This record gives sequence, C-alpha cells and structure tokens, in this order.
Amino acid sequence: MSTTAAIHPPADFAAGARISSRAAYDELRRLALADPEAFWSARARAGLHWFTPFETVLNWQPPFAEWFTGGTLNACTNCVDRHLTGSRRNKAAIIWEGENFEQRILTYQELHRRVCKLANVLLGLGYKKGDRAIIYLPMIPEAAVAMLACARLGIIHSVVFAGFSSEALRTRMDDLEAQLVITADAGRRRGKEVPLKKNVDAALEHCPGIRHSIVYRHTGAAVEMREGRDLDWTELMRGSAESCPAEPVPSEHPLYVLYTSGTTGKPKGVVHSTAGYLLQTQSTMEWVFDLREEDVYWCTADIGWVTGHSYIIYGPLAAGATTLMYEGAPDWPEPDRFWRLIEKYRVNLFYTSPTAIRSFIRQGNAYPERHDLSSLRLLGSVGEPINPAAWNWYHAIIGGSRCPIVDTWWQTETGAILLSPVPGAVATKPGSATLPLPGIDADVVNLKGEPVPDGEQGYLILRTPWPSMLRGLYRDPERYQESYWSRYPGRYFTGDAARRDADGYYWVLGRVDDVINVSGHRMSTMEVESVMVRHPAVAEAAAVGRPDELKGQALVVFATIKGGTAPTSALAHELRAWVATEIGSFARPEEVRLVEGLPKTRSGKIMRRLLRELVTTREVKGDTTTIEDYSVLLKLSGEGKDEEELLLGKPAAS
Ligand code: 7RM
Repeated sequence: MSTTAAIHPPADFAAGARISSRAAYDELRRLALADPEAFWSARARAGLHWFTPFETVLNWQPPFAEWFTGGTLNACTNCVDRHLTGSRRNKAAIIWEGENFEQRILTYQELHRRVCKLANVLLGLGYKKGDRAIIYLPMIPEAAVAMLACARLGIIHSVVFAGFSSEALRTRMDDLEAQLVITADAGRRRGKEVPLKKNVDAALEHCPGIRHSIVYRHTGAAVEMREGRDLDWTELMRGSAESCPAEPVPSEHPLYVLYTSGTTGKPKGVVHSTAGYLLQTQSTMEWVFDLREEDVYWCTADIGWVTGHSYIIYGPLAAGATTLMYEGAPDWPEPDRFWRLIEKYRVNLFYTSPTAIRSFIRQGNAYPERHDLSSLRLLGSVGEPINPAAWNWYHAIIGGSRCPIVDTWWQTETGAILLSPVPGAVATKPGSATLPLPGIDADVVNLKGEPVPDGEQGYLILRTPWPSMLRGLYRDPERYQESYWSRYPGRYFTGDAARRDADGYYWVLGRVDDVINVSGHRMSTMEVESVMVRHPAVAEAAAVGRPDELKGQALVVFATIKGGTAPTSALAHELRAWVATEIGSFARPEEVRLVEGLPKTRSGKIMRRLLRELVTTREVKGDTTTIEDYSVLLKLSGEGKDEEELLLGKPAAS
C-alpha cells in the first residue's frame, strides 16, 4: 500500500498556496504538536473577533475539554459583522440557486440586515440566550439566516434534515426540550414538494413545550396556521428593526446541537461550542481548501448534516468566503445540473461526496463534457472512503487532471476536518485521507490501545483534544463518556478502522460499530431495528450494511414476523415504506428479508456479523417472499468462528 504512487501538488497550485511546500507543512505540524496550546492560542487571538479576550487556552479534565475560557465572542459577529467594515461589505456571502433555477444573492451586508431583523423577531417573541430552537428548513438562504439569528442571540439551534420524518423531528424536539421551531411551508425535491409544515404539525401534537413555529413561505403550498402558535416569517420580518446587537457569549457556550446516529436506537445530540468550533472550521477553510478572497466555493452537502453546518455556513462565512447553496437534486432536471452550476457561477472550490461521484460516473462523461469546468482549482471529497477508481475519474474528468483532490476525514463529533491533504504541500494517494492536519494527534491502535505496525489494520483514535471537538452529548454525560472515551481512557475513539502506511498516510476503512454509512449518511442499525419492531407484524429485526457499488453501503433488514401474518412480498414492501415513513426516505431499506429465525448467540444476542457475511458473500437469489431457510445461516456460520458466537437461537415460532 505504501507503494501507491503519490501525486504531487501541481507546481502552479503550490506556487499560489498558503502552505506551499511539504517542509512548510511539516514545520507547522511540528510547532502544533510541540506546543498545542501556544499554537491554537495564537490562531484564536488573531483569527477570531473577541468581545473579551480569553484567559486560559485549554482546561482538559478528560473527557471534558474547555477551550479559550474567560473569553466572550459571538459566532454571528464572526461570520457576518466583522466582514462589513472593509471591501467584503458588498461581496456575495451566499449565492443561492433554487431547483427551478431561481437565483438569489445575499451580500454580507444584506445577510447582516436579514439576520438582525430575524433576531429582533425572536427577541420580540421572548426568546433569549440558552433557549433551544429547531430549524427544519429546505436548502434556502433562510436556513442560514435562521442559524445565524439564533447564534446572534445565543439561542442554541438544532437543524433537523428536511428529509427526516415527523417522528424523527418529534424525538429531537423532545430530547432538546426546544421552545421554538423555524420551518417552511414545503421544500422542493425533483419537482415534488416535501410537506415540511405538515410534518411539523404532526410532531407538535406531542410537543407541548414548543411555543411558536415560524413558517417561511417558500413554495406557496397550502398550510394550516394555528392561531397564536404559527407565525408567518415574512409578516414578522416586515415590521422588524434592522439592527440588533449581538449577545456576547462565553467561548464554551453551545452554538448548536446536531443529532447523529450512534450504536443504540436513540440518536445522540452532539453539542458544539462557539469559539473552538469556529476557530477550527475557519482554519480548515484556509488549510484544506486554500480559500482565496475571490473564490466561489461550493459544498454540495445539506445543512441538515454536519458538513452543511461546518462547510456551507460557519467555516466559509467565518473565513469571509462566497458560499454557493443549491436547493435541489444533482440530477434535476438532468444529470448535468452540478456541472451547469459550476459553469454558471465559475465555481473554484468544489466539495462533494464519493456517492455523488460514483453516480456521475454511471451517468457517463457526456454530461460533464458538455460544460466548461475550467474555473475549478480544487476538488474535495467527504463522508465515506473514496475508492481509487472514483478518485481517478474525479481527478481526470472533473478536475481536468489539474486540480488537487482533498479527501477529508472527519465526523459530526469532530466538528471540523481532521485528516486531509494540505493541497499545496502534501502529495495525494487515491483513497487515502493522507495526514493529520496541524494540531491533530491521531494514531492507529489495537484493542489494547497499543499502536499497530505500519500497514496493519487497527482502530483510529485521537490522542489529545482539539478545539472543535464535541463538548458532550446533550444532557447525557454518561453516554458521552461511554461512546467515545471508555475504550481508551483519555483518548477519543472514532469508531473507524484504519491503516497507516510507511509514509504515515492514513487509510480509513470504515466503521467498526453498528453505524452504517449509506451514501455518506450515517445510520444506526439499532435505530432501524427499533423502528421495525414497532410495526405490528414484526417480531424481531436485524439491520446490516451490505457493500454497495454506488452508495458505499446499502441497508438490508432481516425480520421475523408474528404468527398469523403471511410473509408476502407486499409485507416486505410495506416494511420498507414503514422505515421510510418513520425515519425519512433516505433510510428506506434496500431490502427487507422475511426470515424464520435470526442467528443468535447462547446469550440471545443477534449475530449481525453472520448476517453481514450472508449479504456480503452470498447473494441469496430470489424475491423477498422466500423465507430464508434457517439452515442457510447455520451453514454460513461455518468454519473458524468462536463457539459461543456460533450457537444459533431457535427460529421464532410462527
Ligand atoms: C463529515 C461526516 C462520519 C463517518 C466517519 C467515517 C466516514 C467521513 C470520510 C469517511 C473515509 C473519509 N460526518 N467518513 N469522511 N471515511 N474517508 N474521507 O461524514 O458523522 O456523518 O460521518 O463517515 O466512517 O466516522 S458523519
């Protein structure tokens, strides 16, 4: 693996880059590792706007970290106000294109005006620092305005991906004990409407703590407005004042909570701070994307995921970038939509996912070849391992063999990119996220926590805290400790397997827990299983990931059904739809297999490993009506496995 040919940074790219040689990069990394506090402290002082300077750089009481304590600042001031005094005032902050080709451009000044107006609306409704707001909006500029208005007042926001169901929305509102929800009438996806307000209405049946919903009229879809509770965004904004002082908050004040899948059925509310988070998202805009003043930068993620938070909103705006936001699907109305957007807006920096790249490959080169992509200077990838074939295609066809590719590894929990090439300095190898960024102390270890030799597989860990790390799970310190810090006390366990080659390059292989990654969307197999067993026909369920050429992994669910119910393909179909309704359509299983029994250990634990093997190595042909023979699993569990694990439970009586 170490012999993989490295691709050196193109000379002209390196010449203009912030960090322009391997030596400069090594020196930066050396400085950061030698004295992390001095390194981050200098960056925080110079890079952020403070109302009160901080006194202490780091207070590390494992597993709880506090960065830059004593200081006060505001995330919105850092993302908006501080760009208003110079030439950035009339620079485009957000360029938005709707699915129907509508276009809106918000300069920093205009963004500021709208954010202040909305903040005044929120103040007028009685919301204040520490309150919690759910944001359930499509990919429209109002989503950024809503996030920033909350941040301006110290209101903790939680964006819920607009593809989530009302049930998923409700559990998040509940867990957060939110008081406010900001939504729209509907969103647009491939020419169809997503009924957001209707979903909110259903969720609010069970959420008495929510005092108001503010509704932005986006598509004009008919909605019910409940007197006293539901308020029209545009009407509220009309009479609102255009200036609103930002609330100084302590460095550690939570900026947002973002729910992500863990290894149990209940999503985890990942808490991010203000100062450390902003510092590292902003720093990585410079290190990883090598952002220049005149760039048009486009990250294709959705604001409902962490990539949208860190690399559409907070990182780019803190860095004073022009960030492009596109509302719709990549293949709408035709598979060349992304390339059309790049050509139209002369995009320079483009950041997308391996799944998207693989689907472009399938559609054929004619689509990108129809467009002038010569504005591109750098390409990025995130969300899952990128296979070398996809990497090479991206490099040649989209990047014209001229653009460096940054394969960025990070997580909802890490807040910002931690492993990635620095494009003017570090040679790339297709499929490797290359090296840790400055200030990041990564390692690959075995079960006992000992570093494994180069080339061997182990677990990816982080040995020291970093500014944008999660500060905890919302109101659940035990689960925080247990999920990330119990396996290797004092060190952060990522949940990923990795290998490091002889050049020190990291190859992240994927999750080792019950989290699966479908098209870069994190899903918990336990969450899917708990939804399945809520269906009246289902007795037991086991969800596993199957390798998928396009999506990375596809979701396959095995289920036993209760006596008296017929295992028909109609039922299997209904169960797929059930999961989609309960979680969101992105979670619809690729396949539901109705089986007679699930393989279990003596202690009754479902052996997902066997099922994973079954779906990976042996494609059992036939439609979903075929009840798998119990002996198939028995046979499969075959040689070389440990006794205890091999013991299969009795099939469920049916
Ligand atoms: C940003 C994001 C995190 C999980 C992570 C990995 C996988 C992400 C890469 C990657 C290999 C990459 N947040 N992952 N990026 N694997 N190479 N460049 O995706 O919380 O939703 O997912 O995604 O398994 O643990 S996330």
